[in-house]
Amino acid sequence: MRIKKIQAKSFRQALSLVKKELGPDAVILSSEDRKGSSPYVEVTAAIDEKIETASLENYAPAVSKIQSESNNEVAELRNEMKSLRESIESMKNSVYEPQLPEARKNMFNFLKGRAIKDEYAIRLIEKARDTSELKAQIYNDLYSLTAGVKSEGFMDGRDKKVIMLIGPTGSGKTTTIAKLASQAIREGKKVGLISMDTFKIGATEQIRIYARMIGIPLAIVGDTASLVKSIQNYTDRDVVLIDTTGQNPGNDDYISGLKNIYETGVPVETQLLLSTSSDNDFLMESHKHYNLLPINYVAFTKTDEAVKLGSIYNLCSLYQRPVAYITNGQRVPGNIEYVDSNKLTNLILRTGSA
Ligand SMILES: Nc1nc2c(ncn2[C@@H]2O[C@H](COP(=O)(O)OP(=O)(O)OP(=O)(O)O)[C@@H](O)[C@H]2O)c(=O)[nH]1
Ligand SMILES: [Mg+2]
Repeated sequence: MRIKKIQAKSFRQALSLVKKELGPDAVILSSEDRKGSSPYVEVTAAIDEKIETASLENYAPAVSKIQSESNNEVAELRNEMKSLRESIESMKNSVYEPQLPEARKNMFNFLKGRAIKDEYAIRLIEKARDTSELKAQIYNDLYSLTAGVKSEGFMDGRDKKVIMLIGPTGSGKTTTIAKLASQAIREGKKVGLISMDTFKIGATEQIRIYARMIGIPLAIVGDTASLVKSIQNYTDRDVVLIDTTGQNPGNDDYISGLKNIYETGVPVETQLLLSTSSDNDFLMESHKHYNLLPINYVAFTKTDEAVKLGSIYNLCSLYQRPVAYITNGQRVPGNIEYVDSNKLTNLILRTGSA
């Protein structure tokens, strides 16, 4: 174990020096703010020498020699290295938090209490001195993702606006389609619905009931070619809303099926619906799949059900897409809101469900 004290102007700078001098596996043992005429941060960090020098690549010549003697030994070595790495990794997480100076620790816990991911919480507390500065920071981060979204509304200069809702199973697509359709009608628009959900039992019935209730036409399509035809057939509609089947984003056929739609060249605005009551890690993980698609907006559903809404900040930071709206209840019409940065920040920092 090699231990080193590093001084820098800011915590962030100290962390990057630690990384530079001791490598990515270094563990932060403590961090202190030193006050005075020229204040600085002192960070004590450590690295296990074995880990530092023993990346798998560095082991390669030795490994190949051992390999000829015994493959089992190599496998054992690899396993040991892996578990060593894992324990350093978990040490990094557990050691970091308790060693923070008191004010930073409180802010870190404040953010963690709202389910904001460690990596984002660390970034936020680095820049803020108290919770009101934290709030301002979150507001700023979300500003460009919310500004001007509402004014675009249903028409953005195009003759016919085609909006497709995608998202994991049960994220609220069909319900939100009905909310959007009602709203567009209230704005005096002619609306048409298309459902691509021929997959799930009862799905067709669900959207048919909404279409009848709102009094608008519905087309049910089973493949991309019929989808394109249906969009074209809606010649007199101002807004066409497309409902899709919710599936596990890890399913490659699902993602490539959606990709086919864009390859037809029909102009479709895509809104990705993410439920705030879903598992945060699952939604973060889904990014690598959904990001393969040209997503125009994200929208957060079921904010009425979620106890912690830090996931909104995590997902905004990750997806970096404008936020179309949030939904906060099952009622149709209603329970859909356009949010500016202030509203979204308050939601993220709220505790307890609505
Ligand atoms: N509490 C709450 N429930 C909602 C909200 N939006 C939708 N739901 C409910 O969530 C459930 C699933 O909604 P759907 O609209 O069927 O979800 P979906 O994304 O179309 O589901 P799949 O088509 O199966 O992928 C229903 O019971 C809805 O009433 C919301 O904002 N808040
Ligand atoms: Mg549905």
